Amino acid sequence: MQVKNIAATLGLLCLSVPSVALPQTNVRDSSPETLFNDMQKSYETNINKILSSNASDAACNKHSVRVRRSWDVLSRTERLDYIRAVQCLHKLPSKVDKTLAPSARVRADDFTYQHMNQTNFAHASGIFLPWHRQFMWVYEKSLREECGYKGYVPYWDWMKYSDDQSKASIFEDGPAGFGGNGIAIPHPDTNQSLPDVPGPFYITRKAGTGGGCVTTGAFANLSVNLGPVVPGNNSADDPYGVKNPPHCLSRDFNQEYSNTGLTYTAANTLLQSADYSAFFGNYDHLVHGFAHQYLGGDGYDFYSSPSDPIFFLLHSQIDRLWSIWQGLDQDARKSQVGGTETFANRPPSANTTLDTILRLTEILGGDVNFGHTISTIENDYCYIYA
Ligand SMILES: *[C@@H]1O[C@H](CO)[C@@H](O)[C@H](O)[C@H]1NC(C)=O
Ligand SMILES: *[C@@H]1O[C@H](CO)[C@@H](O)[C@H](O)[C@H]1NC(C)=O
Ligand SMILES: *[C@@H]1O[C@H](CO)[C@@H](O)[C@H](O)[C@H]1NC(C)=O
Ligand SMILES: *[C@@H]1O[C@H](CO)[C@@H](O)[C@H](O)[C@H]1NC(C)=O
Ligand SMILES: *[C@@H]1O[C@H](CO)[C@@H](O)[C@H](O)[C@H]1NC(C)=O
Ligand SMILES: *[C@@H]1O[C@H](CO)[C@@H](O)[C@H](O)[C@H]1NC(C)=O
Ligand SMILES: [Cu+2]
Repeated sequence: MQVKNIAATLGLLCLSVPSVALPQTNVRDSSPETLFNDMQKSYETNINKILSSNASDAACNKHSVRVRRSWDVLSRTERLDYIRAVQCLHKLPSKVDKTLAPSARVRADDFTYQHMNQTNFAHASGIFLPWHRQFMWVYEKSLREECGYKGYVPYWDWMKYSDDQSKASIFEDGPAGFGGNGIAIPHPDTNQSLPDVPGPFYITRKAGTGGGCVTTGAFANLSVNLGPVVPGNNSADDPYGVKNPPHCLSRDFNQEYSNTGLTYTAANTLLQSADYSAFFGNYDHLVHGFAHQYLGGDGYDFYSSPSDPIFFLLHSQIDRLWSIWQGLDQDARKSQVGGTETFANRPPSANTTLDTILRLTEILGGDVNFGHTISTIENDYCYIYA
């Protein structure tokens, strides 16, 4: 199934979604939160059964498996260590080809540039989920191998805070949080086309309550070297803003998007998708786009959103939802693919298969194929979400 138009991409459609039989263990309490937690538990049970059946010398077993956790449950020491490692990636030198990204300065920019470079293929397409899974895995590897981080990439558990997302623990002030909204600067809604995506094709977002620089938390006044792209205002000779001067990290929270897409109800509908095509068609209508739209500022930019370090907790959550959905029926779902290879199928492209190449530059580990990413406990991967 293809994402057919931008209303779909931006979560403006309400779809009726086919559902699968659910692991309903408690019919008395069927609140959306309970239903979600039941699905998370079924996923854990199923994956742990597979891991336990593996020999203890297998590459991935119940002892070696890495566990990605919610930011909420990390200790202060663990949070500080994660932030230290991220700041380290914002200090180490960039390795990217400077003719491609002249403004890149630090290692974190390599990730942002990579995402910008693949946005038109790895979003609103069948490549979205596998490409971001590999991208996240490479980022986690860099945090650990280049910056001595001892843990794994945490996730932003936004359903818990859907009524007031600004209260989420990730947005705390002080050295152990990512800080909150940008300072309030009145600004208009945005409506723009995407570079190199054949039009007419526009993406819109309603202005939020910030818009200016982030001035709290560990990334206050973080210098962003690449972009903005969309929303942005680049000249025709530099449509991706890879020659722009640095700007401050900005956010523009808009609670409306949290009310709609960052709820247990939205996550449950996604997890009840009957097959990959349904899941892939639902993630953006129901969940993913809303998280970026909630953030606004750099974290909303279709191309340079990894500029906001929150990006990686956002995509850890997306990968978690895919993992839970897969784990509810791992045997059937790990071979399922769908969608095509271009943004909203613009221009029209081939259907994805397990052989479809996911493009990553050599300085981020190089290309892999879709099949490589299909299970979080096979090939190079060995991680689960708790
Ligand atoms: C673990 O066991 C599962 C199910 O038997 C198998 O598919 C998987 O390849 C095994 N993984 C490793 C690393 O041996
Ligand atoms: C993406 O990177 C490749 C080289 O890896 C380059 O040839 C291409 O022009 C880049 N495209 C964009 C849009 O950045
Ligand atoms: C966005 O801009 C295009 C081109 O100017 C226009 O056709 C379209 O109606 C606008 N969409 C919204 C929602 O304002
Ligand atoms: C961030 O920049 C603002 C404006 O330049 C300044 O007032 C503030 O002290 C800076 N905050 C930090 C944490 O550097
Ligand atoms: C975009 O840039 C052009 C010139 O490069 C300027 O005239 C225009 O006001 C800018 N628009 C916005 C919304 O910043
Ligand atoms: C791509 O997939 C769609 C939907 O499953 C199907 O209708 C179409 O024929 C496929 N295209 C090709 C070229 O296989
Ligand atoms: Cu993305």
